[in-house]
Amino acid sequence: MEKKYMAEPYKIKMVEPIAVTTRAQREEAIRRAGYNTFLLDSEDVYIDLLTDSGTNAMSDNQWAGLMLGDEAYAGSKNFKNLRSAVQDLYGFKYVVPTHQGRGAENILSQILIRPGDYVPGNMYFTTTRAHQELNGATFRDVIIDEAHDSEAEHPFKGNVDLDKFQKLIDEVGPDRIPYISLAITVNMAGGQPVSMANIRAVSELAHSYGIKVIMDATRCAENACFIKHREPGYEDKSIREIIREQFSYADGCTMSGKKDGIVNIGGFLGLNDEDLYQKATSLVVVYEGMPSYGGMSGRDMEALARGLYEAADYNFLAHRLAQVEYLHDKLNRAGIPIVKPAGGHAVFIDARKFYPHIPQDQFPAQTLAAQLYLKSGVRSMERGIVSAGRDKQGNHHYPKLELVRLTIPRRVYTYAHLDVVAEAVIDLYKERDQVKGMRMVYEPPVLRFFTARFEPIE
Ligand code: PM9
Repeated sequence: MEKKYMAEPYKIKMVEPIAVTTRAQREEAIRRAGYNTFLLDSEDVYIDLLTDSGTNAMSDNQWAGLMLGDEAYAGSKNFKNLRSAVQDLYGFKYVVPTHQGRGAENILSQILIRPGDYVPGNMYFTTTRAHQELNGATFRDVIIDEAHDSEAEHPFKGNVDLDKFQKLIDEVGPDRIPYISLAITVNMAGGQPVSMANIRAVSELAHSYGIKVIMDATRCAENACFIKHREPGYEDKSIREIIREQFSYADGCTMSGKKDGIVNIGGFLGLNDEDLYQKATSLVVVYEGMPSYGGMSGRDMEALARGLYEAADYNFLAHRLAQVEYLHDKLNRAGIPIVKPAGGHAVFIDARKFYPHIPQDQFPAQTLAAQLYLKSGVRSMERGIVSAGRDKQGNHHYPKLELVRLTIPRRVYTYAHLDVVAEAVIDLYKERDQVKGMRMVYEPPVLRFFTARFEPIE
């Protein structure tokens, strides 16, 4: 039985035509892009599920806010609105705006990390770990084992394994651990949430050793909605109450506003400690701009302030999770190997199981992303060995999860678009035996997945 789906809690006021391409055009486009979906021109893409980052549809209220941009070089009133939105919704005293999430990660890593430190986290994220490593730290994965198993059904698969965290503290000593990096939700695990009980326990353990808790707030509203749906005791709490409680256990956060801020650009660092805030402001002027704009225009800050409130609306979130679940359910019923259960922002295909005959160093997920584009014009993203990069010795990291992410932008696509995506994936699965892997022919030194190039193995 088809599941009944939740209708959109919005109506469409403006539309953007999208390209319909032929197979021949797509063959040429993906070849030009070095078989890397990041390098495709967007005008060659039919349904763009590369990312939910900055690809969201803003509301009429946000667009109206753009017209109220106060573009003064210093002291913009839009900054005050952004700061009070963060203070009100997240509860942090100090707000340092940045051009996007990695701007905040850069500043945070510089003010907290000393060379030789360790940063534990619930699975790595590409840009987050890159900034930790650039500042001399070693990342340690302390997520529960279930997170690395695409089949494991766990309601809070993003949880930290407290024993792993404790073991790291015993091994290297708390002085070498400036903070734990706690993502809510966990992108690379499949958009999986962290329970409030786990957040609380992590915070207690960390603080008992003087270790700070820094949250990656990028998809914190989605996390709050999962807590409301799945964690006993939270069903009657409002999303705003849950978001506030999540951050009450943290010392700070980095935020990419391009996700749960429902904007096209922007981010911030949230902090409670005045001393750290002073350090952050002395760096923001070097890398981003004045502490009252941090790389954003006044109108961008206004749209973000309004977007943060909209993302804390239960109907918006319930529909968002329902869209992801709809696609997840369709693929699952067709027997496609996917990460279970459904996450918050995307459906992740397990490429190792999809193409079991392609070894991981021939890039099964990269291959599948290219094949999906060739078949249908649907753009997805590799989240496997290419994204994981290399270790300090120069060897590939071999992540257990070799995934292709079908990421759903906020308020952009309809269920009919998701049907097209599901059909294309199901067709590809039928032809899976005929597909060969790829070799990498260009590799940049850092964050290689953005610009690496490949060739099919004949
Ligand atoms: N995430 C994503 O597509 C965009 C760039 S990486 C391919 O998922 C988390 C959990 C993220 C994230 C970006 C950032 C960085 C931090 N944490 O892209 O710099 O998912 O705004 O944020 C991307 P910015």
